[in-house]
Amino acid sequence: MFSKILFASFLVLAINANGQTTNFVRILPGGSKQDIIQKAACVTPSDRQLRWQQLELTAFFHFGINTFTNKQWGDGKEDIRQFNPTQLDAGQWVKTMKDAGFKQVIITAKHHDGFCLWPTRYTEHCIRNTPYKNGKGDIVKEVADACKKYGVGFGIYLSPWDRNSPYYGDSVKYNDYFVHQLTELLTNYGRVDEVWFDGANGEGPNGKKQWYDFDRWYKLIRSLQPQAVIANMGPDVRWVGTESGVGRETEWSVLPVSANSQKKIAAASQKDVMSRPELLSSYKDNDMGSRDKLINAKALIWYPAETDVSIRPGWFYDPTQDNKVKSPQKLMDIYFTSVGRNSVLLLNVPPDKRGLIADSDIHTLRIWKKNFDATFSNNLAVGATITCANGKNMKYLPSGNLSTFFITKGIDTTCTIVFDLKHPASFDVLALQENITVGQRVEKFTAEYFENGEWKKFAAGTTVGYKRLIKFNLISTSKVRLTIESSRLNPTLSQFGLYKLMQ
Ligand code: FUL
Repeated sequence: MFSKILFASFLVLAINANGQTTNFVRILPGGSKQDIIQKAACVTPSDRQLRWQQLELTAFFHFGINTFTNKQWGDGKEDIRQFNPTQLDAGQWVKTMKDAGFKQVIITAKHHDGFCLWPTRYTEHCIRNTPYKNGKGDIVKEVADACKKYGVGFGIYLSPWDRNSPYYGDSVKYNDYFVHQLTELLTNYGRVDEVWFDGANGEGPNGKKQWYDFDRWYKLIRSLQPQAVIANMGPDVRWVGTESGVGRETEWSVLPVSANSQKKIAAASQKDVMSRPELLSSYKDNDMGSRDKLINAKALIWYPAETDVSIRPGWFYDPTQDNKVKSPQKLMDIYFTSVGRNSVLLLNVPPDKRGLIADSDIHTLRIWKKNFDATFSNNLAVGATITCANGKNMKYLPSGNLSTFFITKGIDTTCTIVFDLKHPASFDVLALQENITVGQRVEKFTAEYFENGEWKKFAAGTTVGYKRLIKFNLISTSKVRLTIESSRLNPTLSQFGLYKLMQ
């Protein structure tokens, strides 16, 4: 039952236990397969990645000239005098998301059309030349201030693809332009928690060729806002690969280092989401970090997935979509297939032409949040008698707190944990969390319940990572057991949860 782990693994585990976290590990030539897998088990998130992962719920506000033209991709030639939200209240945006449990928001400071929501010194195609507040407005500031007021994280989206800038395609000039804009955004608005570089580029094969100086941009962010995660076209957070809210069932946060090479990120970015509708539903490459994928790696990195999706069919507000806002049930499904698949959810809720989040969107968010709280506030495993022949700290299993966690004894990489609930309970959701501060390890698990004298399987999976949620038909039982069938090193668990879905 227990697989043997080499002495070397203790060394790596010990290093981590002593507080040396590392989100990058080099693999020396000639290392055995076992050695690589054990190293993978000890790659851990950086502080900024850990903070971000624990947010679970983050939001996008797509707002700009497209909001006033009902377009999704502006061409940069729009008359920006159309931009005039008459009731704009960024406090309403941020509070709406906070009330729904969201911990961080990202504003589209500049989308592909090049229109800037702040009075930048570097282009006239910006809010200064609109009727909004007679040209005195700064919506990036309004959002940043609202975030401070409500204690919500603040992020900026800046599109590298710019269909208005005359410099676009003139690589050096455009990179300078981009750096100037980034510098304004990173210095004038206080703390920035996430910088999101979009990968879209619809220029096509005959369009302008622009080389992006990513390294320069990353260095700037690290020096001005070191706590900010750089997402999507960035080294800290990767695009999950869909825009449907559906991530992979097997989602590793530890990947071969080539996965964050600039070329690969750019090639795999969302540049063609408009022309490849399959990206809107499922993602073909369904495993990026299993053993086979790591075996020839030269180095390993912690590179977790973010799942972005809009509450409406479009990213920007369009009045014809008011009756197409996703339902609370759909949002719950999305929570399961994003956060529940070891990813962070980035949900877009686009403000309307008034500059307010529309009632239909607020309605969905409110009902979803009520159902969410009713579901996850009652872990039916709390109070269970928990036994495991080769486990330590069983009492922490129902807690969901990363600093207290279950782990197997000695060198064991498999275990069976039995939960005696004492009274029959009815549930249809299983929640598992690994303590990712020591690494992501679990490769295969099964959950069973006891009925009529036998154990019956009700859930099974591969990766857990930060969080794994599985829904199944309602079960009533007083005994459940979880078997970790395979793990890269001693498995840890910071949560074992059984819930009844309320919706
Ligand atoms: C895509 C863009 O083209 C969409 O307009 C949107 O901003 C989405 C988040 O990313 O690449």
